[in-house]
Amino acid sequence: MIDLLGIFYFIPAYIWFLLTNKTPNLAYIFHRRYFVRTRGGYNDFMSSLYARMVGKYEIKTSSGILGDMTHSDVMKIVDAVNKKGYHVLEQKLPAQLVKDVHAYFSKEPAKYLDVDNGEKVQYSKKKVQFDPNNVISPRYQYEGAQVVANDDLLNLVFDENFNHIAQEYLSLKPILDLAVIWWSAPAKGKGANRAAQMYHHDQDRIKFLKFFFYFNDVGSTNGPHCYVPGSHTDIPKGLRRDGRFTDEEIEKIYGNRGDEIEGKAGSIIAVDTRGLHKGKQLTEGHRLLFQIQYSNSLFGQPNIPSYQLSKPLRPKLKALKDKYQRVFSLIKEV
Ligand SMILES: O=C(O)CCC(=O)C(=O)O
Ligand SMILES: [Fe+2]
Repeated sequence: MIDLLGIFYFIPAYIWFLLTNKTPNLAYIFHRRYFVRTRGGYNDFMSSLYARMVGKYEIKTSSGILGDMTHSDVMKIVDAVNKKGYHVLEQKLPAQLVKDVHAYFSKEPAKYLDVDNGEKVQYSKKKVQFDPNNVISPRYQYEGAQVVANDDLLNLVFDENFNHIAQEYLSLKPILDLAVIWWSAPAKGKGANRAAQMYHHDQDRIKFLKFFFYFNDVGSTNGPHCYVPGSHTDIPKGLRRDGRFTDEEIEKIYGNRGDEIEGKAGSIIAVDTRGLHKGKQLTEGHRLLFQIQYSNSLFGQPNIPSYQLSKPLRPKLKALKDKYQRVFSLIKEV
């Protein structure tokens, strides 16, 4: 009943979004509700309309950190994600780049998830350097401007290969709407829900694809990304609600607790996090993870980040920004 009545609100609210690029809070609540109620059907329907409306860039071959990728190289990855919900790429980031980024962020101060703040997701005001020997939070996160201030990460943000894969997965010119790097650390279960260490569906946007990059070796004890294979295509009875799920609930329904995606430093994973996923709670060590997300629309979560650059783009990146305007629309030049 609420859902049916909601349509009378949702349609004008959606038109409002088209005019202003802002999602009203209540419309976002309905957006999340429709995902669960229609078992993703709402998202698929909207996505096919978007694909028809927006269209694609003409990309024959993309060249980037994964090499020169043809349409068929890209489709192998897209097909794999379509089937399972995630795919570990064959290629890894170069070892030197991994070392440099790890060293850079070991020194760069981050805001940490404040675990003493009830159930609210709140980051500290103060920034601290991540100290693996004195862990005070399960998650230390950097701001958008800190991400794009690092040249190696900026190159990944602009890398044409990821944009190419995302375009084919989403069937349109995507928007890069998230670029975030954070440390995960052992916190004995504190803040696990808010640190995304319990199973959940991401529902921020209508359809999206994330790339995860590991900047250190990740094994079973230091926080592998976990994913329930195939869970991106439907929502079984018992899980048709918003929120977090325990491992026991997942096991009861799927007969297993999902895949733990372990990987060496430099591993790259393409993930549709509409499917059930989490970061496994760490019992030792740490994990430095970089993530970019491409979406088919900015409709959804009303807080849209923006990425303010502190210096002019190199000519190569500037050319990519001009060529792929929709993709890089949240990256603000000086
Ligand atoms: O930390 C992880 O591996 C999962 C994070 C997560 O839930 C997300 O990025 O959507
Ligand atoms: Fe998530």
